[in-house]
Amino acid sequence: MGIRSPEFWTNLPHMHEEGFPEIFDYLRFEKGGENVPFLCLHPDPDFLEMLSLDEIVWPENFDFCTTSSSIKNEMPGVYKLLKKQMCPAKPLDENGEQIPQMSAIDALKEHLGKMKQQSINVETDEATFRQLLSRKHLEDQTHFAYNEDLAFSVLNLLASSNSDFPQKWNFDNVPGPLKALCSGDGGINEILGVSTAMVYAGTAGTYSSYHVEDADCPSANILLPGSAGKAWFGIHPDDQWKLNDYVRQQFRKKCPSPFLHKDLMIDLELLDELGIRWYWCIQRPGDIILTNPSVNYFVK
Ligand SMILES: O=C(O)CCC(=O)C(=O)O
Ligand SMILES: [Fe+2]
Repeated sequence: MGIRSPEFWTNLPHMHEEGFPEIFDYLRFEKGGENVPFLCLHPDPDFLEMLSLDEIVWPENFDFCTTSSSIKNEMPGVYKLLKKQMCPAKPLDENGEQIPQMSAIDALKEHLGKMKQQSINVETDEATFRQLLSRKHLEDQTHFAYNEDLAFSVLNLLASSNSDFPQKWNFDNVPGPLKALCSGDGGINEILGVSTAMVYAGTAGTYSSYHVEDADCPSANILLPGSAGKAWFGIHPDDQWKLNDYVRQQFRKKCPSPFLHKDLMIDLELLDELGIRWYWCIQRPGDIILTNPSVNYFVK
């Protein structure tokens, strides 16, 4: 069935006053955002304007590998992702000669260029996302490629080049004990994707595995301007055991936490069959998704 995840609104003056950790705690503990997998925060258009990538000065020294995932249908409703880094991709011309590889930053710019050209139909998005997670569709899928876990932060670039940016909303530099512990010494103690931010450049039909964050941390995710909607699905924390038990009984018999491997995907029919309360949300440019600590969710 699916329940819409809770939504909240904020504006730029408020974001200057209060940092993201404080607002997150307030929404969780005082506004009913706690016992759900994630919530969606809509900043106002003034904040969205600050995310414009038109003037951005891209770094030269940045590299990434695309992940290639093959999909294996393990049992009804459960799919295993086998991931490989396509790194470095060595493109060949028609004579088999190696042609110069596009730099990572050029690949990212090309992605952003394609984003600008796409046409987005907000009205039909919900049906599209449900279809992409239906058994009928997933059983036919064999493979997808995703520029994921890129160790790079667009938000940090924007925040450090604009003094008007609400600095406590730079997800690459979240004030608090984790950053205090990991920053310094030229960044050698940072835990990539935990104390720093990462970029995910997906297209229609790219999926994240069903996962819980490292060390059961919460997480924050922002969608950049020009992006199509991004769909989030998560399970009510009190129903997680139903899915764990089911997958353990059926195929990962010896594993107490079958999803900690971060290599499974599930379809919506399975959640309905097991009577699991699941939440969903379609994130739009500028929207911030905050996932609660130790919840399981996935994205596409
Ligand atoms: O966008 C994705 O594929 C994954 C995002 C995610 O897991 C996160 O923001 O924590
Ligand atoms: Fe995540």
